[in-house]
Amino acid sequence: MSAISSFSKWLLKKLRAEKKAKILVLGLDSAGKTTLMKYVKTREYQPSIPTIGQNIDTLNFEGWGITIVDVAGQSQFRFLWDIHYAGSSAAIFVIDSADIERLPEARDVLKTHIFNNPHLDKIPVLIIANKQDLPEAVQAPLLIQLLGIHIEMRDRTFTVFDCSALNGRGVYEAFTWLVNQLEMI
Ligand code: G3D
Ligand code: MG
Repeated sequence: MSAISSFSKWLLKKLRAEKKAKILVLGLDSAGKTTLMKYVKTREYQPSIPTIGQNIDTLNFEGWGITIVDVAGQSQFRFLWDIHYAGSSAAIFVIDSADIERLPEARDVLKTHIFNNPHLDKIPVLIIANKQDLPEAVQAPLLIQLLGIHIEMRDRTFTVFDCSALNGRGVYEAFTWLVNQLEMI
């Protein structure tokens, strides 16, 4: 084997090995964070149990080895989120789009823990408008208005995808957007 071809093989291996990222998954309890992550990992719906503390898992998506930190969303666990911020390349914020009553709470959490969080400054944010399989689900354009994120997120790379962790709608597209952002970092 020539020196050039072994160098290019080494370079390719190194580039592949370095495509790693840590992604933080936040949102209120019951938004569907754990179900969504399981869907991305196994490509099918899997029932979940409420998360206590956090689930840390890795999954492969389009050549990326992604460490997912899926933290419990209950208000009594939110103080635990602080220890996971460091080293995150992107954040995913999952919203139960069918739970209108809790949208103000979701908006406050998004604002406090992501928009105004100096530890997560400038990282891309993927907002998942989850549970779109439910008839009462609010779709992305209205959700953006209700959450006020078109104003809040002016200086931030973000997007909102309509998804369902039940039937997989929008999940692949949302994660493709995410890894495209990672490619640009
Ligand atoms: P969390 O990790 O954000 O706390 P979970 O939320 O993933 O544990 O999900 C909470 C509940 O929402 C679960 O139902 C789960 O099956 C359901 N769920 C998650 N995603 C979707 C979705 O896209 N559509 C619908 N219809 N339901 C979803 P249970 O009944 O176990 O509480
Ligand atoms: Mg969970």
